[in-house]
Amino acid sequence: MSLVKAVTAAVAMGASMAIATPAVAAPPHPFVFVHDRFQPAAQAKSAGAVTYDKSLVPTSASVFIAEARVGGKGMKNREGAQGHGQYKMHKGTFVFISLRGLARNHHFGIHVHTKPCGTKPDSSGPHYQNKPDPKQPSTNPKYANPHNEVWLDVTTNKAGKGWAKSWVKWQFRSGEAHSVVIHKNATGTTSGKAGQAGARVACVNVPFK
Ligand SMILES: [Cu+2]
Repeated sequence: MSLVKAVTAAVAMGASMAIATPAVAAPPHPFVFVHDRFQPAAQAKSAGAVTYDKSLVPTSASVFIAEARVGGKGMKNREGAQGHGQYKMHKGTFVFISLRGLARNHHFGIHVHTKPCGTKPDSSGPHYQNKPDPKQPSTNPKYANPHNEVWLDVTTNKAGKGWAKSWVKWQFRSGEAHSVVIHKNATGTTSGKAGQAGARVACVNVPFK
């Protein structure tokens, strides 16, 4: 799937859901979009996105992130009640990221983290987990995996562009997911290294719902 097709699909998904919304009390909006350029980390207080390593993520780079919540709370008063009583949507969350202007031909480990971006790379806290690992930091593949966390690893092309998408069968707990962190290396999957991806080179604030 090309980037353009993926974005078109994400937007079309949004459009069709919006059209299906009857004129009743509006449930929480199920979409979040963020489009930003990376600022120096010192500007973290006011910046939407910051870089901690300008050789991999220069300040000329930009990022687009979309979140779509499907089913569950936000959809209760929508299709289901309108005649087709048995119609049910799968509950879940779709997250899409597109990046441009990064280091070329480089594999970045990317995940949803719990805290907002800050002046320090560690400000963004640990990964968001649907089922929290009682042992933190979590490196157990039973918890640190792309079904229990949102992973969006990207390999940039020779022009420094790349994109990724993730679908999980759950939704973020309100107010517990605040950022997308870009790491220097590919995300590990083996015991003791699961979810680890090396230094945090950039961070994007996203008000996940
Ligand atoms: Cu991470």
